[in-house]
Amino acid sequence: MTARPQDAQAPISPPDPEAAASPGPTLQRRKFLATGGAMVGAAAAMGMGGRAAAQGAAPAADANLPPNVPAWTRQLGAPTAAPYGKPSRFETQAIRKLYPGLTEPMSAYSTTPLQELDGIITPNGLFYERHHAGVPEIDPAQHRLMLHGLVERPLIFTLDELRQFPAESHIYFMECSGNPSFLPPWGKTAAEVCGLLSCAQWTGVPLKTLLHEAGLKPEGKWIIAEGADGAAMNRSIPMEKCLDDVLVVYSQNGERLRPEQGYPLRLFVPGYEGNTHIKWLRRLHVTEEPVHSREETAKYTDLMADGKARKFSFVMECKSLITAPSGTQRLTRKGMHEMRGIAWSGRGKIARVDVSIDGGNNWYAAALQDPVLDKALTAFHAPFEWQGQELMIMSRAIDETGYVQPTIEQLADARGKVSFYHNNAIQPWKISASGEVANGRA
Ligand SMILES: Nc1nc2c(c(=O)[nH]1)N[C@H]1C(S)=C(S)[C@@H](COP(=O)(O)O)O[C@H]1N2
Ligand SMILES: [Mo]
Repeated sequence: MTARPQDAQAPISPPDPEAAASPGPTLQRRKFLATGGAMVGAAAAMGMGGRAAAQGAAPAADANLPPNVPAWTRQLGAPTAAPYGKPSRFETQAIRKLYPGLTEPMSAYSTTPLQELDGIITPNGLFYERHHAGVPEIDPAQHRLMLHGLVERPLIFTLDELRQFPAESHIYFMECSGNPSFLPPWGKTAAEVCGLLSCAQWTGVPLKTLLHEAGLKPEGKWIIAEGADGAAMNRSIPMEKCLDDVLVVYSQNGERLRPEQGYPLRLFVPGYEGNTHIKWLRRLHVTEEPVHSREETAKYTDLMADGKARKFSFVMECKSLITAPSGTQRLTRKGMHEMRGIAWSGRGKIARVDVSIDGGNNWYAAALQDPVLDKALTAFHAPFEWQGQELMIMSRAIDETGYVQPTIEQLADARGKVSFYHNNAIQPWKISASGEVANGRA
């Protein structure tokens, strides 16, 4: 495109698509000026209502487009005044989704807008939420962590004391075991289909350090973790896991935990279902046996086809999701496109992600984006061509143990259809001839 003269006072109109037949921008501008001002003229040319133009309030939207110098380049910006920054006010879609009837303290959740995010880190304000009794407001000065039971020296820690222990930082995903439930109705967007999933860098003290400090007795085989919320939520974690990679975390993406995420302390159990990551952590009770609490009997068990329930199905198995293009998005141009998405496994690193554009008949390997980390989201991308034909796109992840993400039919064969939690099935998106993207699971 050739450079055009720029005018600080009166922006010229954009080039006419039918340039050959038109008098050209400079001539058009002269005409606008003659009719009483570039703004009015431009607004009229855009077919805008006379009211906005007459008020002189809203300049034509295209006045800021090339080759014009946009209005914001010709003036000073806002002063530095915000003690805590916020996203641009134009990013209206990058918000957590709330669900009517599921915002009340008794049981609430919100989902991460996966389709709006890039890379592997979930910003703290967009981290998914799941609360069983609302979000307590905890004064850290009045909060303690109690470690007792089968230990030589029961201990009570303040936050200050915990921060004096050697700390570790790790990037890990966290996913609710009900993400999504096994049962229809299916959602429309990536957030609705899979948004009880987020990933952050967590900082805290390895639980094994605290167990060492307290003197773990050999009979201690489980730890019952309990939260300080109104639900006093508790889960039993096997000692083998506690001595492996479990953390008592106080920071998330570099800043202190958000209240929604368990401020000031939460248990972080890498790769295990979200429910085990006890928020507002106040007590760790070392025992010989699991407690068989409500959260591991009536809830968070998997009802199998024979009517028996599977308990302590902790690990979130390997899974992936295409986030772009995904449900409710639209392809607006033909040619080269790219599928982008995320893959994760509670058993370790992602080894490979395959993608398909024909509903799973043919697969080809996607490229994995660095970093590929243990029990963290891994970003992938794969090119595809779209010429206005109908496509069914999907991704299938394989983790370092060799486990392959199943289809929903394979899951139903293995587990029956009454199972509710742990749906890690392949998610199809359908691209229609018009470019609209919709959930391929009808
Ligand atoms: N104390 C307490 N811990 C809790 C919960 C809760 O309601 N209370 N919800 C659990 C569930 S079901 C999930 S999926 C995760 C959600 O954590 P998040 O809100 O930080 O995403 O926290 C778990 N830990
Ligand atoms: Mo959950």
